[in-house]
Amino acid sequence: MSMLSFERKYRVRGGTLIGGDLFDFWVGPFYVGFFGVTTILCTLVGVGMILYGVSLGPTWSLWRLSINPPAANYGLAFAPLKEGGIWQIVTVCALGAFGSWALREVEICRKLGIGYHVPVAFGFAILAYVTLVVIRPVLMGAWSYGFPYGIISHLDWVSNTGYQFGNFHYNPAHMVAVSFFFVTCFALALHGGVILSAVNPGRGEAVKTPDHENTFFRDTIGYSIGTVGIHRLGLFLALSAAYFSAVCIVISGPLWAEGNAWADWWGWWLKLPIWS
Ligand code: 07D
Ligand code: 07D
Ligand code: U10
Repeated sequence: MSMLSFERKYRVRGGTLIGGDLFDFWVGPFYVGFFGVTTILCTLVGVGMILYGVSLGPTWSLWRLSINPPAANYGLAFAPLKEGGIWQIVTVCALGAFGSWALREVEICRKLGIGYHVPVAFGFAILAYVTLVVIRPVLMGAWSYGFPYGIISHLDWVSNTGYQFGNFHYNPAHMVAVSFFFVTCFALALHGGVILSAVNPGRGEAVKTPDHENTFFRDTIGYSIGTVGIHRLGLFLALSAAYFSAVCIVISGPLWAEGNAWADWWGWWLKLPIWS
């Protein structure tokens, strides 16, 4: 079925989560839906507030502009617009836009009759963001612990937070998260590589089958996870990376204190009786 006739077949009403037929149509390639409209609205308000905040500030430089969270003395209260209130509104808009985007993905999955794997996966990215700007600040008792919305300023935040809350190089959940990111990259390279090696042969050569792919890995490492298995594994690895990222930041501060604490945490390992 060509793309166009396929689209004629599935581009029909129904499958929406909310609003029935309201906004149940496409604009060009984009499915709109109730959550497409809420995505656009949240984005417009959020970007508008960022532009307003930047217009008050010292610079329009894309690298240096920054929308900062309120100071610690505001705790978990609303702050005045110019003292962090803009950051709070932008955060609400971002949560609204990311949540709407995920629900719009769900509606598209329902129309297509496919599983919800992609929106569930995006949910893990949203979880990491929510952990950074909602869960951890609430556990710490102030919105000031959220990260600032600026290209360089958010790097400063990562660097400062990384050394202030226990030195992240020694944070065990950070180690697990980093390792999951690395292995995700490795798995994607192996998968992209083996697929291209089989289905994109030189001119005049036959396309090879999944048996060739299986055999390559059996011959090299003694085991092949299979053609569906590699996609399950890839999804698992990537979601684990995001999940352990959320864990590593949420325990730094709420659970473990400041200073060089994560290095000290490894004391239990050094004190194991087998070493002495
Ligand atoms: C390639 C998909 C496309 C997405 C892109 C990002 C914006 C922001 C807003 C100027 C892989 C679009 C960017 C819409 C413009 C304003 C106000 C995804 C792809 C191209 N970061 N981070 C970047 C975000 C956090 C960290 C780049 C967002 C945490 C480090 C970009 C968030 C921590 C480094 C960016 C977020 C952290 C970066 C490239 C949200 C821990 C870099 C991102 C909403 C997770 C790298 C100058 C990319 C860089 C970088 C965006 C959160 C750490 C500006 C939207 C607080 C160490 N981050 N980041 O390609 O070059 O992602 O920074 O949570 O080195 Mg960041
Ligand atoms: C939060 C992004 C969510 C994005 C969403 C979508 C738009 C729309 C539109 C393009 C989670 C946004 C979409 C805006 C765009 C268009 C059209 C993803 C998020 C919802 N670290 N570290 C991590 C490494 C060090 C520190 C995570 C490595 C130092 C802190 C990951 C190294 C210190 C925090 C990671 C290293 C330090 C982290 C980030 C090496 C600094 C966090 C990935 C090799 C001195 C953060 C939840 C992530 C975290 C985090 C990797 C070093 C500090 C595991 C490889 C030792 C404070 N670090 N780190 O979480 O866990 O993505 O956040 O040295 O907060 Mg680290
Ligand atoms: C995979 C795969 C596979 C495939 C694949 C893929 C994974 C085996 C079969 C997919 C992979 C790729 C294509 C590879 C490349 C992808 C990446 C590297 C990932 C990163 C992606 C990007 C950087 C692209 C990001 C682009 C986005 C998010 C699109 C932006 C679009 C919009 C903002 C419009 C969204 C539409 C909505 C919300 C619905 C409503 C729409 C309308 C009403 C129409 C538009 C509205 C207006 C004009 C009104 C005004 C609104 C505005 C201005 C707000 C917009 C705000 C902005 C800031 C832009 O495994 O198979 O192949 O392909």
